[in-house]
Amino acid sequence: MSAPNYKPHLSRSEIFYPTFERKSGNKEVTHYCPGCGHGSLHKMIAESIQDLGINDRTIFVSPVGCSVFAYYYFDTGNIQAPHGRAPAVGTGAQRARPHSVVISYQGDGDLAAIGLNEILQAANRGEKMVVFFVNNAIYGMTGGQMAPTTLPGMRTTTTPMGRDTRLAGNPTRMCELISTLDAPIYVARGCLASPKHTMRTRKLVRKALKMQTEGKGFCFVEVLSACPTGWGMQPVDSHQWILDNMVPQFPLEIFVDKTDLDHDDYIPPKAPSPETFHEVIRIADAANQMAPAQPETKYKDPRIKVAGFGGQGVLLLGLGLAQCGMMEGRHVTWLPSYGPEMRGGTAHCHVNIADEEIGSPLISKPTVLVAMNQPSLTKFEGELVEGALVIMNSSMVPNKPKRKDLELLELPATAIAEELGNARAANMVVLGAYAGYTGVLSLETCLESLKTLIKRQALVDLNVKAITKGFEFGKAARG
Ligand SMILES: Cc1ncc(C[n+]2csc(CCOP(=O)(O)OP(=O)(O)O)c2C)c(N)n1
Ligand code: SF4
Repeated sequence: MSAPNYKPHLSRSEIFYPTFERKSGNKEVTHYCPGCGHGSLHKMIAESIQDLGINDRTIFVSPVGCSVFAYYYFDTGNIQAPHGRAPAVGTGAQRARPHSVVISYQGDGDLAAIGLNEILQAANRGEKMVVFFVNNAIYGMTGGQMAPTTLPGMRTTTTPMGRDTRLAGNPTRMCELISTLDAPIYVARGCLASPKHTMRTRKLVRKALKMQTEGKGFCFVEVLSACPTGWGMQPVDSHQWILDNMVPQFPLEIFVDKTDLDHDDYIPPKAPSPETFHEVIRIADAANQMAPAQPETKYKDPRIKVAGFGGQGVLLLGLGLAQCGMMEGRHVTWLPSYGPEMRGGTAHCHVNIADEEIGSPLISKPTVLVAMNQPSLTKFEGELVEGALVIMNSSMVPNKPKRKDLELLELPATAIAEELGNARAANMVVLGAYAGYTGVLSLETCLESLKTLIKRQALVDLNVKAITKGFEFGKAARG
């Protein structure tokens, strides 16, 4: 086998998209300021991915911070994580796809402030991922506030007189902290202040990525990087500033290197074949095409969205549907989406009930909509697949759907519940009606589920009646 070409690339790496479609204008350039270290580090990472031939295996987790748009640049797998949570997201990605090479790319605000716990836990667990930590001693994206790595005396927008260590503590040295843990196998710090330093950092990046291809464990590469904009300096001066000020505080060392660790127990997971990928894409395409679901899908493996306002027991109804499905031996998921918690705010949840394992709890094309109030119908009508079932709480939904292709069950759930003595039992009327109308769940299961759903014994009778009434209504409507 010929040796891979490890020379610096003179042209743009193939790992970058040919054009950056982030917004109109020049699609050839990134959004980074002149002299920013993010661009240089991106280049190094891209070149290493290309040389190692791992672009199909790479999952790049981008953070919140100036590098939030990394997914516009890297033609790899991409996930954008909430602030500080990239290591947790990377953990999930790696465990779900053990063959993948996971990169968690993070700034110092992201990693050393809000995400400090995440990174330490991931490092301590020895997750198989590489973390590239861009330390520019400042919160770049939000306008130059103090970060945990801000140097003593350094002026930032939140420390205009300079960081006072008596008030704001001392800079956090992340490499040193992480190298106290047992699990990490590679911990190193580089910088981008001169060609010599840049070439050294390039090696660190490459080595950490190579170790990932061998599934060796947790690698952490910190890169001292310029933020000329946040520092209020010219790019050239900012590089000198790194050497004069940052390097003494953050020494350029290799803190941990367990390259020779014996990994006899490591069995590289089998790479999915290209055919597998094609098959996945074919199935996904077919699933999308099938989105105008067949009636049996609607009844047999329903994808249900339940929506209403806070206080209508929408989330409990969703939980009830999932609970019943589970009790009948089906696969189920329940995903709540919390609106404002106050009464009157909207709430909705996603419920899947299926014979097969469920890929995602998120439902973008429901086959069933339960609309407990008018805004819910208006909001979600457009998402429904052709021929979907709408159970509308006609007591509170005066206007029917605009679409003519939908199957409608008009159910005066609130009125029925009021007759029983409590409008809040309307959700259980719907549970019963859904079971009676579709036959997906049995009445017995619905009643049995109350043992789990209702904690207050005094409310059980009311809810038994609500489910039963709803079931009778649904069954009669079905005819
Ligand atoms: C949960 C949350 N808290 C705060 C913010 C605001 N915020 C966005 S980026 C950022 C700091 C980014 O700084 P850093 O991680 O150092 O990255 P840089 O921009 O310097 O590359 C903050 C505080 C947010 N988006 N989300
Ligand atoms: S603000 Fe700083 S970190 Fe952000 S893009 Fe500009 S130079 Fe880079």
